[in-house]
Amino acid sequence: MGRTIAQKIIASHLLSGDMTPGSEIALRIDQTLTQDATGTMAYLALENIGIPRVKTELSLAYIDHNTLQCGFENADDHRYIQSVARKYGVRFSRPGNGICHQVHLERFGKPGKTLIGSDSHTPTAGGLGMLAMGAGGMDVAVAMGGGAYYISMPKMYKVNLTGKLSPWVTAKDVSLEILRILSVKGGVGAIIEWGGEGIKTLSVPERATITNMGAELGATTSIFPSDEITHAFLKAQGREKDFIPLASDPDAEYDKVIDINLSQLQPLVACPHSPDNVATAKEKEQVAVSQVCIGSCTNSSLRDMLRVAAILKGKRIADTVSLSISPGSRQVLSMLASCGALTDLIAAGARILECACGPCIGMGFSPASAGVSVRTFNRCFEGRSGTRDAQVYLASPEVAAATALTGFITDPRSLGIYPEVTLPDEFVIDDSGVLMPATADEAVSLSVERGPNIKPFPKGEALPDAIRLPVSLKVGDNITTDHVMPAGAKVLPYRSNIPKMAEFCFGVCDEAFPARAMKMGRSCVLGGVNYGQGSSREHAALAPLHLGVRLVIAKSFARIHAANLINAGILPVTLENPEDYDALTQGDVLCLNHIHAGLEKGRIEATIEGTGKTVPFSCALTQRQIGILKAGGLLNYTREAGV
Ligand code: MIC
Ligand code: SF4
Repeated sequence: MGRTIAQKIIASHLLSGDMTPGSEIALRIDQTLTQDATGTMAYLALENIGIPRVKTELSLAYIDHNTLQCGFENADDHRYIQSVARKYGVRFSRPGNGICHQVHLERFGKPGKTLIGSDSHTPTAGGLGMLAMGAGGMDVAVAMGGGAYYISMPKMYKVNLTGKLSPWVTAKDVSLEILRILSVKGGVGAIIEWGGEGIKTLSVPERATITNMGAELGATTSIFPSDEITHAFLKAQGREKDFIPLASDPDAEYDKVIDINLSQLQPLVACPHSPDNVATAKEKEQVAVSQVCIGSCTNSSLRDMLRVAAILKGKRIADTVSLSISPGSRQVLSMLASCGALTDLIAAGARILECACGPCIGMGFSPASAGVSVRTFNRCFEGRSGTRDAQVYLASPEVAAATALTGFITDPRSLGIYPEVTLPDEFVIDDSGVLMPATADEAVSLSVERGPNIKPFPKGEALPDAIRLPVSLKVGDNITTDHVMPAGAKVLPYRSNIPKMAEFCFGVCDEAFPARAMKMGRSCVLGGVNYGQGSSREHAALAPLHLGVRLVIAKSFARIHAANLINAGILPVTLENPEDYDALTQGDVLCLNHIHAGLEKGRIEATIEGTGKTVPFSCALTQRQIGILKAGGLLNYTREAGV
C-alpha cells in the first residue's frame, strides 16, 4: 500500500513503535523551536535533564510573545533564555525579529524534516512540507537533549481542493470552512494532508495560514506536499538547497477524505467565542466594530500585509475603529517599508505594532468593555483578548481591512476590484536578528542569568496506589487552556513563576478556584469533551499541579494537554459512562484504590464518598506513560531512565 506524505516522514524518523493508528510511536526530531512564554519552562527542564548541549540539527529560541515588558519579569525571562540558549547551543531570535512561526517558515523550515515546538501553532511549517507539531515544553526539552518525541500514531485525513479562490476570498476562508465542516475537535488524532489540483493556486504563506489553523481542529498536524511552489518560495528566500520534492503515493489510503471547491467559497468570519462558530461575512454585516487587529502567525506574511496596504491605500479608516497592524517578521516589516506600503498603512490611520504576537495573546490592545474586535488571528476564545466581555471575530486580512474602512463587519467584495499585489522574486535576507550560540568549548565557562521571578521547576510527586480526592472544580465542554491558565499582560509576566501564576488558574471560570483547591490540599477537576484544547502551554498542567490537582476527569481530552498532564504527573482519565458527568458535583469526594493495577488494565474505579456510587474511568496509557506517572512526572522519569 502506498504512503501519505506524513507516513513517509514518520517512517523515515521512526525510532520505535508500529505505525498502526492509535499505537504509540517514538520519533526522531530534527528541529525544535521555543517561544518566550513557554521557553523558560522548556529550558529549566533542559537544565534539569543535565545534558550540556542540544543534540538536534537545529534548535531556536524565539522571543515574540511577552514583549511588552511592563516590569522586570519579561525582560528577565528574555535574558535568561538568551544566556541559556547561548550556553546550550540554541540559536536566539531576538525580540522584534518576528513571530516564531512566521520566521521559522521564512528562514528555517525544511520539507521532509521533523519539528516540534513549545507552541500549538508549530504546524505552520507544514505549509512547507515539514512534519511540524506542537508539544509541551518538557517534551521539547527532551527532544533537544536527543530524546524521542512520543505521539500516538495519527489517522490520515485528506482534504482535496479543486477550483480556484475567487477575488477577495482567501486561505483564511479555507481554514474557516474546514473548521465549519469538522469543528474544533474534528481533527483530534489525525494528520490532515492538503492536496488536489486546487493547491497549485496557493503560495507557501497561504498554505501556512491553512496548516496554522489546523491547530484549531485539534489535529496532530497538517501538511502540504513539497512541490514547485515550495521550491519557488525557498528560492526566493535564498534557500533553494533546502528543497526536496515530497508527495503522497497515488495509492495512499486515508481514513477520511473531504472535498472543498475553492471556487465556491465566500468571505467568512468565526464568531465569538469559538473558531468553528462560522458565518459568512455578509450575514454579519450589521455588526458594528470598534477594533480591527491584523497580524499573528496566521496572517502576517508579506502577501497579507501588501494586500491590506493596497486595500487601504488612499483611504481613511472609520473614526469609530482602532486598527493595529503587526507584521510577522522583520523581513516583512522592512520590505513593507522599502516598497512604500508601510506609508500607505500609516496614512490610512493604522497603529503599527512591533513584529510579535501582541494582541493575539492579549499583550496590549485589549478591546473596550463589550467591544467588538475583528482579528485576523486564529483564536477567539472568551477572555483571551484581555477583556472578558469582548466579542472577538476571526477573519481574513481582506475582511479585516474592509471592516476597518466601514466600521462594520464587511464582505470585502463590496469594495469593487480586488487589488493586485506582486510578490518579489527575492526576499530581503538579513538574519542578523538571530544570534548564534557559543561553541561547545566557549560554553563550558558560560553561566546562565536568572532573575528573581524565575522560580525552580515545580516538583511532581509519584502517583500513589490509593488516594482520596475532592472535586475542586466542575467545568463544561471545550475548556481551553486559556480557561485553565489565562494569558494576557497581567498574567504572562509570571510564566516562569508557577506559584504566582497559579493564583490566576481557572480565573475565567471561577475566581475562587485557586484558594479552594489550596485549602483542599489534594483534589481533582472534572471537565466535559475536548478538555484542554488550544494552546500547548504546560502551565495549564503545572499551575493545577501546584494547587494540588492530581487527577483530571473528562469526557475526552485534547492531545497536547493530555500529554502535558502526564508529563506533570497528573493522571488524566475519561469517564467510561459519559452520563456519570451529571452524577458528579463539585465538592464530591472520590476514593480511588488499586490505582497502579488499574493503570495496567486501563480502567480505574472511584467510589463517591457518602453515596457509595462507583464511577469507572478509562485510562489507556502506555508503559512509558505509566512510568512517568509513577515517577511523578517526565523530569523525574527522564532523570531516572535517561533521554
Ligand atoms: C497561543 O496562541 O495560545 C500561544 C500563546 O501561542 C500558546 C503558547 C503559550 O501559551 O505560550 C500556544 O498556542 O501553544
Ligand atoms: Fe503568537 Fe498568537 Fe500565534 Fe500564539 S497564535 S504563536 S500568541 S501569534
